[in-house]
Amino acid sequence: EDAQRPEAGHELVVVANRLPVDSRTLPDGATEWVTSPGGLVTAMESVMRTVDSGAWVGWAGGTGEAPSPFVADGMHLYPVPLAGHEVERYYEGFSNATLWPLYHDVIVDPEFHRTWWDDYQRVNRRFARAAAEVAAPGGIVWVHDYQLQLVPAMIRETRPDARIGFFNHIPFPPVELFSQLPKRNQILRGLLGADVLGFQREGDTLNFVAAVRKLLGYHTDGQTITVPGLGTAPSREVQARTFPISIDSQSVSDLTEDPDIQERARQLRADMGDPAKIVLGVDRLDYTKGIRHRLKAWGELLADGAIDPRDAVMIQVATPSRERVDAYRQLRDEVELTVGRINGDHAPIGRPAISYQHRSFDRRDMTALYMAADVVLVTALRDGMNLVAKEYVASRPDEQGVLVLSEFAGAADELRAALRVNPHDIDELKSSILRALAMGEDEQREAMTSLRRQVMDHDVQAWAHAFLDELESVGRDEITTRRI
Ligand code: GDG
Repeated sequence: EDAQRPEAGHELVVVANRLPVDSRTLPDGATEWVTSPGGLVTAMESVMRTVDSGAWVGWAGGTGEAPSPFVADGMHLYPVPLAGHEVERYYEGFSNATLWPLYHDVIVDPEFHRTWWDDYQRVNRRFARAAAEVAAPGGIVWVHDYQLQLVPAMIRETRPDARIGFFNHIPFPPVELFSQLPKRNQILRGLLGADVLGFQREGDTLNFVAAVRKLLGYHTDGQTITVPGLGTAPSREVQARTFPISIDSQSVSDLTEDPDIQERARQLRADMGDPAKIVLGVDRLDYTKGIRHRLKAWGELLADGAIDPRDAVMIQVATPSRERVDAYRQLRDEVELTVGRINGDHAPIGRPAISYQHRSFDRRDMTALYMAADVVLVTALRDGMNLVAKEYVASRPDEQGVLVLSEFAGAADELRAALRVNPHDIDELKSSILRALAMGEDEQREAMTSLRRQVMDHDVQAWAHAFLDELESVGRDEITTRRI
């Protein structure tokens, strides 16, 4: 039998680029690990409680030697090491300067270098080995996102007993765009090592199936793909399915009942000079989020005199992101120039027209921001889902507030009661903002009630369970077929 197969192992292994922890250096120079409570971590904690033994394989950040495996919050963490040049070529290069722009409709030009691809393959192989080593016989391995698309097939090579799932957090592009990707067929074959492939929107799933059909010529029947076996090996079936991701809705909603957070929300409004309306944007500083379009619309509304900066203030949280990738440096310069100009032209003395925050806030401050915001602008040019939209809705048990939502965000498929916009149409964006600012309490309540029904009923725990249920049902058939 395979030397890599452990006698025992973990029933559920999550594989993602990052481990759900951040290192913190203590005063004595020692390192401690703090779990970073993102949505994925919350979802996984909930499903890991249902298995005897769960593990997470991922990069711990930093370069060189990785820390030894350790346990945090009951999860077994297996750090994968990355060398400095691998961070540059696998992560900043192929993942974030080739795949990311290509999968987001080529908003910026994808760059490609063959050395990036070499490192992408090598690092994917390393992640696959680490996962294959720790999964229990017949266990579940759940691989996440565009950085690790070759991992499903690489795990299958040594662990055909495992049930392998893959979830794509970002869009899957139309085949006409996907075809530009050098090594596109290797990527498709890598993904097809999984038993179940999950996507955010129905459109992404259809794009993937069409790419497999057109580029590999495999037979597809609805969302079932037949992968021919090599030589005399039997063919396998792979399911491509839509699983829109969500948030831990109840815990977000519960935070709004905390008196300290309620006080922060009141204080925030007072600090802004008690404007009639606060308009909020929260994004990683990324060119896919449409931050420049939003600023352009806001600047024009001020210039037109349609908005008085004493009545309405915009807060833009732009969390630092991928600061070593060129396109992100450029975006930051452009955004900061625009914010400076708008404030210079329109802000009253002592108060901003746009309060620009280039840093992270803790979860509690984020909730206070959502509670204080009369309008939230989600103007993404392309976005897998967009959790900010769902977090805003979960933060409004008072059923007030208006969500302006781009039709290019995955969330638009579910959040039908939002004010829907095409962010490329600046005139439409401006009139939607004005409409949101003018909306009365009753109309706000009607829309927000409907949005809340959607978000509270479909949380991230349900998302994870739906994916794993699908994987378990097809996985069993797979194993039976193989034993025959
Ligand atoms: C990818 C896909 C998909 C942001 N700033 C702060 C902060 N955040 C949190 C938000 C939200 C998360 O980060 C961002 O999630 P998004 O979904 O909006 O966007 P991406 O980072 O691009 O995520 C996306 C997602 O994966 C999941 O599949 O929805 O489409 O691109 O939760 O609240 N959180 C805190 N401080 C900040 O300053 N605490």
